[in-house]
Amino acid sequence: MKPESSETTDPGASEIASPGTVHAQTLVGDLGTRIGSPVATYAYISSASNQWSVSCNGGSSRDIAWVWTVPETGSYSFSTGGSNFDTVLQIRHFSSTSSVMGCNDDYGSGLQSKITLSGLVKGVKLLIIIEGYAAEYGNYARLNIVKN
Ligand SMILES: [Ca+2]
Repeated sequence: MKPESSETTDPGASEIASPGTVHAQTLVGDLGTRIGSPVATYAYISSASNQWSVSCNGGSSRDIAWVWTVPETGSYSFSTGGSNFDTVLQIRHFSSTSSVMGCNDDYGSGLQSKITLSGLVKGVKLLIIIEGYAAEYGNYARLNIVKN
């Protein structure tokens, strides 16, 4: 999906300089309150920029992000299973993107990533970031969101 222009400001902003903004190239869509496996896929990571410095092994890789709104209060799991590269997943508060809620590189025995967050409150918007491990980016990213 195309990013909504109202949610992107300065395309040249960096995380350190302006943590409240999201690059147009990075923000690839608003998922609303949808859940699913997958809830979204994205095949143009090779043209993404690097905005976020992910704290759990992502570093300087290209990244993409979706906005997602908690549909009802509860526990949710977010994963990248089905992506065809070594992913790193990070979740932040969309309204305060310097606030990291979770980060994962590898889950289980694979190279994909999974984060479970409990106590998410209905209506809160999250920024779900997928980036590659060690500059990998592959052909497509897949995002799964399930309610627990
Ligand atoms: Ca990984």
